[in-house]
This record gives sequence, C-alpha cells and structure tokens, in this order.
Amino acid sequence: MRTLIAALKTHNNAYYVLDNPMIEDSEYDQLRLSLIELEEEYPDLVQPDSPINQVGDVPLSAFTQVTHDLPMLSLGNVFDYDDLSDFMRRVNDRLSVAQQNPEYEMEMKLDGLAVSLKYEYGQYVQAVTRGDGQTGEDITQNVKTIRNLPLWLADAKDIELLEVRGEVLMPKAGFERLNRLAEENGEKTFANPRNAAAGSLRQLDPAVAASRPLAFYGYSVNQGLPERIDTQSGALAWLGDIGFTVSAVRVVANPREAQAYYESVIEKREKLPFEIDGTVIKVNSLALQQQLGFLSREPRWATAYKFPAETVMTRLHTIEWQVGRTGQITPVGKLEPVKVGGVTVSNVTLHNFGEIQRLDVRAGDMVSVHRAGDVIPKVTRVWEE
Ligand code: I6G
Repeated sequence: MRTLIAALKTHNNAYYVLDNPMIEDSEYDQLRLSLIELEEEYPDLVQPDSPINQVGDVPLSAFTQVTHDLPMLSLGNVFDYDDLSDFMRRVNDRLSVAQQNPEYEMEMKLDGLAVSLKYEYGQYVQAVTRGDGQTGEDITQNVKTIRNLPLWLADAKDIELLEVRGEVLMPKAGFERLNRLAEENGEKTFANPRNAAAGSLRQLDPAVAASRPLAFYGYSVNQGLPERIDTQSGALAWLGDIGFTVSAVRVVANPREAQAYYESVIEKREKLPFEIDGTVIKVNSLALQQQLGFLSREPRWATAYKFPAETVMTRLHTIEWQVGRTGQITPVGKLEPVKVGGVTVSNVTLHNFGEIQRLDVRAGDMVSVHRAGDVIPKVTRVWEE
C-alpha cells in the first residue's frame, strides 16, 4: 500500500502539477485499482494519506460561512522600479538603524484563488476561501480533491493546529484541455484559468471539482509554524519538506537584486505551466514582519510587484483602411492610446473585414486590447454595455 501510494503521488504530481505525465492513463488506473483492492481487503490498514478517498464526497446544498482566525488580507501593488525602491525605503523608515536594509524573500505571484487550509495533528480538516478577508466559504470537500494537496502530514502530527495559506490554480494545459472538452460537448467555456479554478471551487458537487485539474501552492504558514523557523524562506522550505508544493523562492538584498529577479521571472513567464501576474516581495524575517505590522488591510512588510496589464480597455476612435504594397486592404483601428503589456498602443490591426464582422466592432466602441510578450496587439472583445 505504501509503495502504491508513493507511486500515485508521484504520478499525480507529474500529471496535475508538472503537466508531464510519466505513464499512460491506463497504467495509472491500474495502480489506483490495485490500491483500492488492497484497501477493500484490509480496511484496517487504509493509510491516512491514501489518495483513493480524494475523489469527492456527497454534493452540498450550499457553502457554510467561516470566520478566519486571522484576517486574510490583500497585498499592495507596485508596478515599476521606482515604486519598488519606494516600498523598500518605506520599510527602512520604520526600522531602527541596526535593522536597516533587511533581507527580502521573493516568489512568483500565482494567478489563482487564495485559500486557507487547516490541519489538526497532521490531518487535513478545513479549507476556506478568502471571501471578504474576515469571512470566507467552507470549500473543504472540493479542496480535498486537489491531487497535490497532502491530506495527512506525518511531520506535523504533533502540531495541534497548522494553518497554511496558498493559491489554488488550474495549470494552463489542464485549462486548455477542459475548454476543448467543453467545446466538444457544446458547453460554456471558461475565459481563463483563474475563472476555471474559481468555477471549480464553487461546485457544490465535489465529484465535479474532482474532475478538474487543480493544484495547490502554499505561500505562508499562519499558525503552527515550528518556533525554530524565523524567516519566510525558511517557512516555505519547511512546507516543501512536509509535503506541500511551493513555488521557488529567491532571497534578495536590495532593489537592484529584486529587479533582476522580477525580470528573470518575466523571461520565464511564457514557459511556466501556470499563469502568474507578477512577483511578491516580503521582508524575510518573521520577527521584522511582526514589528512592521499592517496599514489598514495591507501588510507593510510585503507587496506585489505586478507585471504590466496584458489586457486593457480603451476607445476605438475610427477604423482606417490601409492599402499594402500588394494592394491588399487591411483595416486598422485607431485607439485612444493606452499602455498594454508595458508599451503604449494607439493602432491595432483588425486583419480583414471578416474579423470586423466577427467582433461586430464599430468606430466609437469601447474595446479590450490584448498584448502578451512580443505578439502584436489585438482587439479581443467589444463592450456593448
Ligand atoms: O495574495 C497573495 C499572493 C501571494 C498574498 C501573498 C502571497 O505570497 C506569495 N502573501 C500575503 C502576505 C498576502 N497575500 C496577504
């Protein structure tokens, strides 16, 4: 049973998190079946971390509201190097001379949904959405079906209450598969992986949630962290050690190093298996975090260093017809200039008359313009309302 569980965990991670299956689905099913048979034969030996009961309980009629022990706050934003330096200067202003220029921890800002998990003596007991920050919805049954979520933490069996927060997301490949399937079945498709993840967590039937390719990435320990751990980077390393998936961490010393990390993440962005919308920078020392505290609803010791928006709204003033060298006529939308993907855009190709008909776009419309990476900007939507 232990061998089968270890193999299933490896393959769940390869499939749901890395999106790189190592065996055929039929072989995977065979492994699962072998474990189910052993569990039926030896019910007393069913292991607490068995992935078999991770496929969804009975449907709910509604979600219960749960008040967070500690509020789930949000992060402030910075968008460029100057804002980032200002943030780090403001941190310094609140620290003593001896505490100046603290170490910072950085990680990617995953574009998912924040959830709070609770484990009692190592056993998974609850998952709650962020909600309004004070009160969220109990989504314990749905989150339980997430394949890379540890249900049993052997290394935390002596911890009365462990609260881990993190992000539930749908990897890009799983999202595309899900939408392709929905299209084939004539069902509604999701606009993006984040919406798909949100829709999956809101399912009242956990069996539906179980069929969705979701993953959980931990980003903080809010209760029950062993006392010997005194940094955010240490907390994440510990989460990784006890069985959680966590994203990679970089410790930086100054704004230049922070900027270099941010730029290295932008470089990697397209190739990542999931969507991100920036990076997060936190004072690494947990004691200094405590000392710095909060301003209204945001921590003073952390901020999101966001990527430039890739989809923005603007007005399409007119449509002009350009005649190319070969005589081909191309409609070009003249936009109210707008910053998208880090550059200012004032013209957008509408390709051909068919595209204008498809979008039903007219002079004077409010439109969404999308520009990602080096790809030319395009109109993705017309806002009729
Ligand atoms: O919304 C968030 C995403 C990622 C966070 C966060 C985070 O750390 C990587 N950290 C904090 C402290 C908060 N929100 C409030």
